[in-house]
Amino acid sequence: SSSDSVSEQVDYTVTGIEAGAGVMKATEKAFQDYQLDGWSITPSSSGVMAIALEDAIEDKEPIVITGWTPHWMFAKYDLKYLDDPKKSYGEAESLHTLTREGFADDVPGANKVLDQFNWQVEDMEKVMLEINKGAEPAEAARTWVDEHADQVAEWTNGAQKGNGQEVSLVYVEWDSEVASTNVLKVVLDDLGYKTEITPLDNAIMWQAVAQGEADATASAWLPTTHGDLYERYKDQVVDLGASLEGARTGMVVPSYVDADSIEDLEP
Ligand code: PBE
Repeated sequence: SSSDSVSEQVDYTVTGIEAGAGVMKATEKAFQDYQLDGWSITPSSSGVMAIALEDAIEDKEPIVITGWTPHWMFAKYDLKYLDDPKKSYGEAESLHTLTREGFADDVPGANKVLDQFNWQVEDMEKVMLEINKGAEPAEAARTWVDEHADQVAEWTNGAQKGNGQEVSLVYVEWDSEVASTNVLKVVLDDLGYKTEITPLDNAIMWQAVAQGEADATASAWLPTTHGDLYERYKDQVVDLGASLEGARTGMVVPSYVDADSIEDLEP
């Protein structure tokens, strides 16, 4: 009933995403850090989580999800992060681009583009929102690239043109990474490369770049979200640095939910 606490109403459950995502692990850590003993997180997919959020908002029911920024959901709905005074989800995150060893020598032009690629939260969210509204990812990426020619010219500045060389990018089907990876494909293809993009499970994606089975990924969230994978593979990948700053992850609720901090949840 409506007199029940938020924790009871959500049945002590956080609605999660893909099992291999960093926010899933961070949420388990939060349960420990805040002693939320009776709580669990349900793994599903980013798409299923978004539908659960939409349904809850339609019915004005409480829900706690694993959220992240950049994301279209903050433009579409009135949401808030629950404060995280114990920093279970870390602090500000950056999105890094990683390549396999040897890629810079093998395909220097494409490597230069990946190295110079950088944009803002608002840029990525624009692409994400287009896709959420129904555009194909490739189409939304094309639109953004065409509307940001000056910015894209900074990424391609001084980069050798391709001659049909293949570049393989791996990513995970999180809305944010669908956006960045499709934008990079458009930019590299426009420069004469033949870019193949392949969605994988998170752990497999890191392994593919570390083992040289894929050329690069723009989907590394550091230092916290993928910190364990970075520790494991840092000597086998080349970190080209951040493409986006000011990212974050955490527990997110609709703003009508009567909780402001993870500390407001009950075990
Ligand atoms: N995310 C989006 C990913 C990184 C990008 C926050 C869902 C994760 O949790 O691993």
